[in-house]
Amino acid sequence: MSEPTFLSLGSNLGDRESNLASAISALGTYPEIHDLTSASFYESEPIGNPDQPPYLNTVVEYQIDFSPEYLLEITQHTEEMLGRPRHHEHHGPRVIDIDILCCGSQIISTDSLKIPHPEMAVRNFVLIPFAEIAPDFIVPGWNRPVKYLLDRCPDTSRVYKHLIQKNA
Ligand code: PH2
Ligand code: MG
Ligand code: MG
Repeated sequence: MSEPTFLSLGSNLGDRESNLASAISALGTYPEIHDLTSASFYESEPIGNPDQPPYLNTVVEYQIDFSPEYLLEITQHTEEMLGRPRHHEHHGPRVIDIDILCCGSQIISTDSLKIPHPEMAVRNFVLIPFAEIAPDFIVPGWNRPVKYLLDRCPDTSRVYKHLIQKNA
């Protein structure tokens, strides 16, 4: 079954724009991952560990024809392909981070996979790009539209639209 699936992408090492664009095009090479909609790229203050470079973040929507567990394998494989070491510092700097935010109406909570992403409702760098492309998407578990979560998000960190953008 095809599900509208939302991913959060972030990069704060190397050529950040090119890292996001490469991740988006690598994901698009899977025939089961189609109908891409991408939000703008946003410059954001690092959350968690403040002693690292600013991030470039975006949110993308795809229609995906396989399970979230298999999607997780693909996102991890894509991260490794783009040069991210498999194990690294929690909340530390990274070439690319691809997090699954939502897969349609599914709720999953296992050791390796939690969907919706447990921290998405407290992160401006997720909610601002998410609300740009899907303000009315109802987030399972919270049972509220993305724009409602953004309006009530307690995060005060700054997120700006990034002006120069390469084509994905
Ligand atoms: N990712 C983190 C930790 N902190 N901060 C911003 N602004 N953007 C991120 O993508 C991000 C972060 C861990 O995944
Ligand atoms: Mg992350
Ligand atoms: Mg991650």
